[in-house]
Amino acid sequence: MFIDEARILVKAGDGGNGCLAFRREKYVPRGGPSGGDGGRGGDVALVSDEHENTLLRFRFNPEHKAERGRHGEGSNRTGAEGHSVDVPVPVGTVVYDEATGERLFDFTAPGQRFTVARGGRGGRGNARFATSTHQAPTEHEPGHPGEEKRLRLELKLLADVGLVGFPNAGKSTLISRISAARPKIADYPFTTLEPHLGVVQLENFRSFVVADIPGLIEGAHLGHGLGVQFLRHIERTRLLAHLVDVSEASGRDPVHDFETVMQELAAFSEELARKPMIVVATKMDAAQNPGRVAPLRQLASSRGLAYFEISSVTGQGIEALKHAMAERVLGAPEGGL
Ligand SMILES: Nc1nc2c(ncn2[C@@H]2O[C@H](COP(=O)(O)OP(=O)(O)OP(=O)(O)O)[C@@H](O)[C@H]2O)c(=O)[nH]1
Ligand SMILES: [Mg+2]
Repeated sequence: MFIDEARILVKAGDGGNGCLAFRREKYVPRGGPSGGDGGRGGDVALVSDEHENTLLRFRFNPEHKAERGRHGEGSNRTGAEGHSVDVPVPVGTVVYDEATGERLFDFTAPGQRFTVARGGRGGRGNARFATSTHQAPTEHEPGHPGEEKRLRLELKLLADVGLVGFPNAGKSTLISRISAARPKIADYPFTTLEPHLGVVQLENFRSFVVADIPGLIEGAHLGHGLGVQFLRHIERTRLLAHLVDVSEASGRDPVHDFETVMQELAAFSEELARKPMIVVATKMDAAQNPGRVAPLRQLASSRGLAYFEISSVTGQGIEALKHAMAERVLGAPEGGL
């Protein structure tokens, strides 16, 4: 479930055909063969790119082809080479040959390049076939076909954003609203028993991964509730979104909930507690009492944390929150939001 997968077809460019031509010029009575070679076809390479987070773009774009080589021409002109194509993949992608199951490459760092399909050689033109006893050759070759392969790409997802908060704070509801993940949602604590990851999709194939983990309660670091065992799933995230239920129905104090969760995070690891965080007041549709909301807003501002108010029921604030997360984990988009 934590694996993102894509099947793609890669096709390198065919080589250009060799040319059949003879030199024909005034005052050159018997011009020799002059057909040039075809150009080489372009390669298809996968290149690891730190700006890619998921394999989502391949669902919409499963075929990648490089340009063919141009045909050779007369006057011994070799055809131009076809352009190669670089296909960006996230760091962590493992490439398998779909036909044989063979593991072909493992991208472990940004900027690695692996050629998955080689362009075909260009065919030889007839000029190449001339010998002293064979001065007017008519042989010329067609270009060689470019390689074609079906690949399976596999990526072990690492979450970019971790959702933390009390049980019942609305974490699972939020992830189901912003991604295709469908964890169980129910009106009681500890509905979520194991982490779920969801891929949040933005415009221009930008995407990031959110982890929904079980809620934390006071004493979680002592093993109360489901404990802190799941926090290791969000240790490597770049951002925490701390969800706090501000509705009347929660029956608890939002500021107290916030502080409790912060203490549990710190008890697990100081590093986790110091991660960039945004504070999210949830269930705004059911928060009639501004007296419950304002203190949380002030607390966030006094700690210098960005603060959002959302309702997963009405959709209030969801887009703004999504983009705030994206901006923090992916950086500002080219051309603005
Ligand atoms: N009115 C209202 N109810 C919400 C909203 N978001 C979630 N809920 C309800 O709150 C309850 C708990 O939601 P979950 O998403 O399961 O909460 P959770 O934080 O994942 O809970 P655990 O998995 O137990 O930690 C459910 O009954 C939801 O329908 C909201 O924006 N408005
Ligand atoms: Mg849940």
